[in-house]
Amino acid sequence: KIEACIFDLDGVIVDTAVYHYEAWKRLANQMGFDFTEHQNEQLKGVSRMASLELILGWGNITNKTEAEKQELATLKNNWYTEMIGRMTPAEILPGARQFVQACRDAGLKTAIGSASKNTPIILNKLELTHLFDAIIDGNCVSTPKPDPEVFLKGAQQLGVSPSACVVFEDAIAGIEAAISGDMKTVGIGSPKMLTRADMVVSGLDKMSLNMLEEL
Ligand code: B16
Ligand code: MG
Repeated sequence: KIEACIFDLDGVIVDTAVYHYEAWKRLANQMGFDFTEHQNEQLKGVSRMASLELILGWGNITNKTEAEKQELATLKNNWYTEMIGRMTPAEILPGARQFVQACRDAGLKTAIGSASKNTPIILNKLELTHLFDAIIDGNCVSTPKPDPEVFLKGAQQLGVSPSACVVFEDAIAGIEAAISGDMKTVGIGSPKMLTRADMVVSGLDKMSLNMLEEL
């Protein structure tokens, strides 16, 4: 029986991918190359430094020191935080607030499990912080998805066993993380992409409490 719902942030509650893309693109352009929106798909759910490594690879840039990489990531993050600083609750994805609220009204625990170190700012801008019993983000984990750490910490903080948790995720790495953690999974996106999820819906607006019973 499901006792808790753990939500990924980017791609499930809000679409910050457009801002990540704009900021990473600006960084790449500054270094003299570009990358496509299709390539940007590969960055979803991937941590900041791992994203930078992928992007440098796309530009065939191999001569950066660790310190220079940190500087590049900071530069990107400064542009990114400037953009998300202007976000409003209007940018919450359709049905997300309503579904999280419905879970709480039904007595289920709710948590965020995100790779983003900017999670607190984003939830604050969206005025959603109070809807989660636990918030586990990129600041609290040492091993990124597909490692289950982020979700296991969430379950632990909620006091719920992993098998009574369902994870809502838009990234393949996130679905894999939840499966390794022995949790149920709902993919947000296309069933063609998220083949390993127990169930896939296009968004939380298509989700209902009844559907949790099918898991
Ligand atoms: P930050 P999620 C992920 O969030 C994003 O999907 C990914 O594109 C981003 O690089 C990562 O957070 C780290 O974000 O630079 O803000 O720490 O999908 O796990 O909520
Ligand atoms: Mg995501």
